[in-house]
Amino acid sequence: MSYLKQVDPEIYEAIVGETNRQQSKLELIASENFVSEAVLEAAGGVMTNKYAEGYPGKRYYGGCEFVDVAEDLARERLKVLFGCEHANVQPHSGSQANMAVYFTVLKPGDKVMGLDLSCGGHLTHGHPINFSGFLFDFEGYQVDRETEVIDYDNLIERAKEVKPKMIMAGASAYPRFWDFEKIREACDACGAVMVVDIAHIAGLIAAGLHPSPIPYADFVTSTTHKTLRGPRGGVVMCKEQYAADLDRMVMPGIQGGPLMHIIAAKAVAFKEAATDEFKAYQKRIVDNASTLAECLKERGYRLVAGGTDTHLMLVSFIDVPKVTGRKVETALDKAGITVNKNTVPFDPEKPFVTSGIRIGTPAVTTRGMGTEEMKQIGDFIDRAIQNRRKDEILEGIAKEVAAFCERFPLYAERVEHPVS
Ligand code: DSN
Repeated sequence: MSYLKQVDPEIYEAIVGETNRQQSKLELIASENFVSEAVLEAAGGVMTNKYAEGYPGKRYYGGCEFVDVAEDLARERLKVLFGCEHANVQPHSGSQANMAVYFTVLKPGDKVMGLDLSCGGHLTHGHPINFSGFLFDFEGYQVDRETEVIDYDNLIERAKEVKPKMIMAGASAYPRFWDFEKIREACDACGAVMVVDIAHIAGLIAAGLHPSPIPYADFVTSTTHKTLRGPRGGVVMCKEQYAADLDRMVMPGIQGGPLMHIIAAKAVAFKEAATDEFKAYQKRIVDNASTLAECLKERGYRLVAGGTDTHLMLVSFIDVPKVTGRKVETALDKAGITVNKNTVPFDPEKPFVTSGIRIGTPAVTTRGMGTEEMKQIGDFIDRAIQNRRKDEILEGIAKEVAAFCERFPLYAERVEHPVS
């Protein structure tokens, strides 16, 4: 029986629709994934009812003995997974994780360096329309125009001139490995605090498939729902010397009651991420991304930085007249393929138009798709782009995509009884 169907049929129908959309379309948004049934169960559980301001053993409310168990497990598992000295699992999101770190270290007006949005950076890394840009004096750094890879030597030289109090590394649209040793060198050249936002690559780092920033960084922030395949949320890891200040800044500094059901679900995800099965899954994500990237290159598409080392790639249409990221995203959507338009380095178009799309393989890999399927997906993408003005052909591709997706069932029981 579904309580929701009886109490709120409109929301019930919306959830049925979303469940079927996830099942019948190809999810290639690089920041999205499908959590396990165990994570979903914890996230939908009774811990949503509990107020627990404070930290395990030191709460402002009674009755916290069981949520304390959940938060202690989440913190300990995260520390072991990444080998960090201190972990805070309370940030509601990646933005709040970043905010907590900025407020722990900086004063309004302080100088910070972060990767420009058009080169793959994130809004919270100093964009003028974001709180980070309102409050702090951010100076952007860029990728090299030729290689489209971060120009570390230039960053080190600029850090000496700008003398920022903090350097923010990490990105939401950067397909190559980061060199965290070089970021440390830039920080040491000017006495800056080193922060790395690993939201996109957290799963790869946990599996040992991307170099870890933990030995170099003062703070590492992340979301938990991308490659890490946990519930929607954020975390901060740091050196012990910052632990007390960071915890005070997360709560009471910027947040109130933690989302204990989500913290319980984070603990489940960190347990899953410590398994050999998870490592093998991350390896498949990377293999799939590299196969799809090669497939698109063979068909003549230009990939930013020439390809990928990670779970994502950026296809650039900057040199193709009249083709924008927005037009391609719309055409692919009509063909049952979900991606997002994305700026590419030195993009002349606005963020709502862009000259590129971002493609990621975590979600399709979770469904069990492998390198053979990536070749098929490359073909779907190419055909949809070539026929982007022909709705009939795009509708035909959408039917093929739905039939293809049927072979990889997702939340099988929920498709028929989505909220039972
Ligand atoms: N919205 C996320 C992404 O798509 O990468 C970043 O916060």
